[in-house]
Amino acid sequence: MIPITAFRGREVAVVGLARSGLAAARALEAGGAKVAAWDDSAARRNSVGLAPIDPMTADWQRLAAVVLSPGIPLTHPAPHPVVQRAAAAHVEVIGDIELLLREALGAALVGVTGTNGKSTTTALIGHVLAAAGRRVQVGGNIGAPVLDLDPLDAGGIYVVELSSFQIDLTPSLACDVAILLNITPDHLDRHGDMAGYVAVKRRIFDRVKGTAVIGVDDDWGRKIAAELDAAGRSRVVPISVERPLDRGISILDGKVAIDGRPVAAIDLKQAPALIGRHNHQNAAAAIAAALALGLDEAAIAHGLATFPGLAHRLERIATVNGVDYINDSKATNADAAAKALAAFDRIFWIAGGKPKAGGIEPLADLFPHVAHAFLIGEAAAEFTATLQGRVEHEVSGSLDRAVAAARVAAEQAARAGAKPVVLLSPACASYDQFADFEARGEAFRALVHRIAGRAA
Ligand code: UMA
Repeated sequence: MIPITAFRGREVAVVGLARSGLAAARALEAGGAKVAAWDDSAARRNSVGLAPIDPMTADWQRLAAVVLSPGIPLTHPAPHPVVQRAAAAHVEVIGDIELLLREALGAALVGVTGTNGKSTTTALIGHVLAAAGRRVQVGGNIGAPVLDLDPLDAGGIYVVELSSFQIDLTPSLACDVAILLNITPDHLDRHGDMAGYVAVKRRIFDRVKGTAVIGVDDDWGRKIAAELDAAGRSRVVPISVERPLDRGISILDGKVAIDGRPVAAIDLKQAPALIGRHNHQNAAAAIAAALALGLDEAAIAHGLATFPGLAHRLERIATVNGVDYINDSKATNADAAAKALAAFDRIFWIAGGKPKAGGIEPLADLFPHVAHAFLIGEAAAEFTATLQGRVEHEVSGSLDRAVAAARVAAEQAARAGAKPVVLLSPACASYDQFADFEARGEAFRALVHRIAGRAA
């Protein structure tokens, strides 16, 4: 935990009492602040053992700041009533990452944002730096609230995943290495429109102290990179997995080039957890960050090769009788499942769950990669209609029946000389059959381990 001393002796309202709010409350109390806590859920605010504040009747003159959880609306669709009260009383509203920055611990900060790939890139950079012997702490939107991390002084490095919600709550954000991977429409309800979303993401570069790493494979990234170049205030490192770059990092067909120079020492074929073009974008960002922090190519190659990957994201569980079993339970929409379908050629695909708008029609270009689909959950009927006449499929209903049937079919393909994968990449939410995508992924893992155990 990182005690926050910036509010010592003053009273701070912490609003939202889940992961980030509770960590902020503990850190503020440890640093000598008085914490008044609020959550709209009565069950929550009555169970956390913190002095409650009712924001509607509180004396706002007492409060030095409001620490808001990122999941609570700051501006859209409408500011939370607490935010409105704070504005009227001229009390600042900030987030837990702003508190970390105000503590000025001396460690470097690597900030990672973007629409897709943030968590993998954050974990990857943390792993590469730690494997090279650096003192590193990894947190933020990836799951561990930053104030639960260990204090790090000069020489240490915080690698923090930043959602747009968190950037919005961090007015003094100043990264030593700031990374914007990509931008596609997301969270528009919370930012009003695409322009609002892009404006918040772009703020990761506002006060960058060292290197600005930016994905230039989408129009937004290209535009922002050109603006940063024109402003000339930071070192800009473009990254691409679509085109060669004279300056920056490109990875084309798995081949890494730095400033246009092929770098054979960094071989992504040796990095089993970085399969697929989207992961090459994550790797390009990690290479840029690691170079900016002084790692050499050999250390970076070692870090990439030994990265274990994140659970539930293209996670290889086991290889049994020539069949790879891949857990991509995190793919709760078609966009995410597209990355998995693009990464393999002969797929025994387990899909379905609670369907999302648009279903799997957007994946049609990737259907040739699918040997057979096994459909589960509420989406089975809708997906059957989409696949009819295009992809062999059957309705399995439950995950255990799907895994059993996929195993039989995939082993047959393996015996015929193919390199099949059984891929759980549902393109659906999990809530019809599981508590969340993690529970679904764990159920898949258990089923695969049972198959592996029997084979052994
Ligand atoms: N609450 C209210 N009023 C509201 C809304 C929520 O009181 O109007 C209360 C809820 O009752 C609950 C708490 O606020 O008790 C929830 O706060 P939260 O949603 O911010 O949840 P945390 O557990 O603090 O998690 C947050 C991030 N959540 C969001 O941004 C929605 C986590 O990102 C992050 O891992 C965590 O802090 C630690 O830093 C999750 C996420 O879904 C993974 N992020 C989004 C994404 O990745 O798309 C942005």
